[in-house]
Amino acid sequence: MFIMSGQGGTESFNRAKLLNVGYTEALKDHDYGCFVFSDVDLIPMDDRNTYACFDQPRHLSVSIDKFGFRLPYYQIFGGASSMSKEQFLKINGFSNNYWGWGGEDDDIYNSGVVGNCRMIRHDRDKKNEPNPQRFNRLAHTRENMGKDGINSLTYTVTSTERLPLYTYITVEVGKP
Ligand code: NGS
Repeated sequence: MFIMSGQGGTESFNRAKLLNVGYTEALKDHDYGCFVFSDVDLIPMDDRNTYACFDQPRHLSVSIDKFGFRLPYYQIFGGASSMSKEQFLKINGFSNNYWGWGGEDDDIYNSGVVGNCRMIRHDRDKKNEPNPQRFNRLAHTRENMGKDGINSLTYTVTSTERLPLYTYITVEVGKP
């Protein structure tokens, strides 16, 4: 199933929380075992880059045009990634506490080989300004991950549209 989770309201953007919502909502339809998380601006350029789950979590967008088709830094795990249900639950999903741009993807990483992607050019959205607290949060991932993630996720679904190719869910995710 293809879920697009969009953030309603006017509060700061929370990408990681939307990914947790997609995971949670998908499981209400079926007991899926594999989850692929992708930003909306990323288009895979090579269909050998299988959007599937593997024995380790996999970073799928390892080479993006915007970064000259190279990893901007070794640990990057943003863009597109896949995790089995088991892998996802082992790390308690994503943190719910990265508001605004940056850092939410930096806890976890792994790379593949044929991950060329195009990133659709766009300006930074309002309410998604770089989050000044992200470095401080990143220094405490290990302490917080057991209590901050899927087991502490709260949100309200404000609309669900079942479209032919995907389900579009709009959620209120609260505020910082
Ligand atoms: C890093 C951010 C990541 C982000 C990556 C690429 O600096 O969250 O840039 O961003 N980490 C921190 O800010 C700590 S991108 O140019 O694709 O928007 O994913």
